[in-house]
Amino acid sequence: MGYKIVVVGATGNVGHEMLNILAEREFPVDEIAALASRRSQGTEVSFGDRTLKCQDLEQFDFTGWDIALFAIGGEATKTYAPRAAKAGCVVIDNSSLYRYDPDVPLVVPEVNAAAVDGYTKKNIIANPNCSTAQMVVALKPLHDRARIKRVVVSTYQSVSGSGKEAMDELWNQTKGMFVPGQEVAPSVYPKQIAFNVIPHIDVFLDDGSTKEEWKMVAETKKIMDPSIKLTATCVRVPVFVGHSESINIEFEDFLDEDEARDILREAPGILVVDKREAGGYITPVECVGEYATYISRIRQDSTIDNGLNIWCVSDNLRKGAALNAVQIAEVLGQRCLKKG
Ligand code: 11C
Repeated sequence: MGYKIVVVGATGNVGHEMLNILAEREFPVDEIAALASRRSQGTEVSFGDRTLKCQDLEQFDFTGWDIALFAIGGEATKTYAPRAAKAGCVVIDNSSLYRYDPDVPLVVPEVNAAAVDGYTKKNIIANPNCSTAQMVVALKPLHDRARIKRVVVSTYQSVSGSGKEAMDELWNQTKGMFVPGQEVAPSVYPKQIAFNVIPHIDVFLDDGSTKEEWKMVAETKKIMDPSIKLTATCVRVPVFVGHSESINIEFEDFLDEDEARDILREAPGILVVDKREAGGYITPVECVGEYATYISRIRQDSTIDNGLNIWCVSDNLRKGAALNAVQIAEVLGQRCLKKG
């Protein structure tokens, strides 16, 4: 006996990956509904060997459905997530709307799977931001061994994090650079993204940081440990899929780089590729379509007493969004909504 699953936002980048991953991992599905906005009603999406026709989210009755994976913007989530939750369907939400609500668990299964049990307060579980998800997978096993005091992270985030239009902007702007008269002006981004990098993701806050940077701080504290200090600089790079992060970590206790490498090799969700030679590390194009968070360039930071540097790469549409949501559904099924 399986579950009745709804994917909300089935035509978007993340919704599409949710359907792929549910099928790939053979999630026990008895019935599945793909929902989208009215203008996409009838659009066909793939679920394994099957083709599903998108239904209109506005008209959908969530009564009798077990779990809804939401991958739509915050505004629409505000309307439809409470509607689903009230109908008894557990919402796993990929937007940032509920992440900081104390009554909503924020979960990365490799890090805090048991937090899922707290879903009962609102019938909602939040999925973290992509840049946080891959980072905490890497930080948690190191924190368990040597207690992290402070993290300095710089991100190199792909354009798929901003949606399909941003992917088109990178593609068209790149082509347009070579064809006189077909140059494409910035539209999704405030500056040219082709052959460039932009140190700005999400809106600016009063202290000069951006909301993306703030999310990494707030979410790491909620998922892992409120005592961890973290400072982030988030940068958009001309990569289609795959976020990369340079992470500098200061620990309470000394942690040798070889021991850190061994710990990370054993840790769930991580693959270590760390040869100190040309190409002995992972780059974003190599992690597309993968489940793992890849760690490379593990090395001591000799400028502080207990410091390490690592390079962390993952598919932002998978571990950073759809895969993490499906993993949450798996944990929910195992711990709370047992069937059969
Ligand atoms: C980006 N991290 O790469 C963002 C996308 O809070 O879920 C996801 C935003 C979020 O632009």
